[in-house]
Amino acid sequence: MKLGLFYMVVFALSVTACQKKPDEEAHVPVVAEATEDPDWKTHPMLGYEVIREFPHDSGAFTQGLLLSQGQWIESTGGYGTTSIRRVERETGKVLMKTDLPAEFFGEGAAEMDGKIYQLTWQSQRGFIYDSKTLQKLDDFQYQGEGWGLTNDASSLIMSNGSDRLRYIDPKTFRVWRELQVRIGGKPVNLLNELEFIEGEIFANVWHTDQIVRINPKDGNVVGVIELAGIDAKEKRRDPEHVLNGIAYDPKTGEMFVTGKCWPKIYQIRLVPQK
Ligand SMILES: [Ca+2]
Repeated sequence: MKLGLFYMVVFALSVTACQKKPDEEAHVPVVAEATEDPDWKTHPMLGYEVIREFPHDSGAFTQGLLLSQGQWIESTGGYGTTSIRRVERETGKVLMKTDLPAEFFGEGAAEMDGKIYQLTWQSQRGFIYDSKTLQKLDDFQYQGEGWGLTNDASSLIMSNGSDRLRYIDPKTFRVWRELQVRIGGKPVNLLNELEFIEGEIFANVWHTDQIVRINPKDGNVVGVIELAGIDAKEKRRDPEHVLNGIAYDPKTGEMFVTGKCWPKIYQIRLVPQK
């Protein structure tokens, strides 16, 4: 599996980017000031080293994770256990929390322009909160299932468990682009939690210990991160408690992963894998 993925990654790297369409020109991602690319960008196969462990609520069925003002924003799922939370990073203490009615099953979350956007699984309805207070401001509709969510500072980027990522305008909620994710020309299905990192889209692949790195220009997977064994000490009690949380601090380059109901959030360093 690993070797197969490696060859597919090499193949994917040789595929050229597609041409820009008018819609793409209207939604230009905001790119941070040019800095040196991190070393991991040049390696298609990556492993990890754990730098630090942070406490995490083992009752939180993590569906979305991100950093906001040095704190975690976390979306939890489940019928009756769905919430959006702001959590102290060092202690795992829940600083504020807004629950959703039991009919909603929370999914991915993203922050843009002082607002938090949260998806739900099958209700075709998302919710918008004030980032500072987590007070509900509004809601929005979309078609199909909602899984993961992130943004490139211009568009919300959403997964739905398939190999397609949808780009959504955060003002009109119109889907203006659909990105097919491929590795060596083959579809990568079950894309779940997302994080936009250094110009790439990182995606947890559901029920695996792998994160794929997606080139947003053409949907090709440019690298795979193998995280098998990261929670080995904790012993998963439930087969649904899979890897499903990616957060990143663009100021420091710090990267974090967790899973559903995992007792820890791990700060990791990406290292080349042979
Ligand atoms: Ca995330």
